[in-house]
Amino acid sequence: MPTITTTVTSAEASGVVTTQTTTEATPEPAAASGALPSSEGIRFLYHAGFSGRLEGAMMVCEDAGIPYTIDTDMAGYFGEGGISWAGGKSPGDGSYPAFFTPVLFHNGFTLGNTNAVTAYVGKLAGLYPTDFETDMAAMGMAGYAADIWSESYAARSSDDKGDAFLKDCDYDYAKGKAPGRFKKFCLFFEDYLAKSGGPYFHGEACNYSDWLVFSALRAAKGMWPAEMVDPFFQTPKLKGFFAAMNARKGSTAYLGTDKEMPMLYPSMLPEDYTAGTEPGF
Ligand SMILES: N[C@@H](CCC(=O)N[C@@H](CS)C(=O)NCC(=O)O)C(=O)O
Repeated sequence: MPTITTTVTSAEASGVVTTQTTTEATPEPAAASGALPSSEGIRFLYHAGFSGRLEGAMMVCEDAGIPYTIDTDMAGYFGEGGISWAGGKSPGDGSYPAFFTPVLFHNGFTLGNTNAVTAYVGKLAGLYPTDFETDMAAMGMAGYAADIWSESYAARSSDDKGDAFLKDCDYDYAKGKAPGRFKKFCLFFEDYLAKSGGPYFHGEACNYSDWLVFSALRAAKGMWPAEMVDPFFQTPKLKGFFAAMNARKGSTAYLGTDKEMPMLYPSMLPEDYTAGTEPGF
């Protein structure tokens, strides 16, 4: 443990000089010692009116009963009119800057990126793998969830409104990015869950990456008419995963309560869907 040594030398009126040295333990910041900070005071920054990529982190907090607040003052962090890093100096406390939302502020620390923010609260919530390989596997799974978010958003706002994304996977280098990635992802998840034994992606213990995938798939479910997306979720293990996640406190304390926000912004909803496609299976 680091110490502070203080030497005080004093000359008294008698002319006697005394030197006193005291050594005491320095209080260490939680981060430096490796100890986890208290989960009090978590604040997220996100867009007003929808939960989007913040949903996973919120549900992790709900699962563990961790209090949090949501700040929607984008200008307060990104500057007037900004919804992501706009160049120049990032405000704050000396932490690294965050590029876009969701952002977490806690204990004077600022953290950007959905996966990092969800892993952070996951660690405080006890929803973080304790062994090295599962830790790495969860990071991989979190990355797949991020891909689904990005690809779904891009597909839904493209000219075909996601037609190709939801089709049978049809790799063709000449067409650029593979159409049909969504179905392929869902089949991959089924395979992964079969290996893990379920109900979660890494076995019987839920971790933050389960919430990230759950949330990413819920987002995709929210973007297209049910008959187009639900067929992808009918394989046995994936159904079991959804059932297990829906039954957890993180879901029951949030979904269907007055805390629940719309997950998506209006142009991502199925209402303006015009392209037509057959469900993948
Ligand atoms: N991969 C990033 C993507 C973050 C992202 O694109 N966030 C959206 C909100 S959900 C955003 O801030 N978009 C505005 C922009 O990129 O300027 C993450 O997961 O954190």
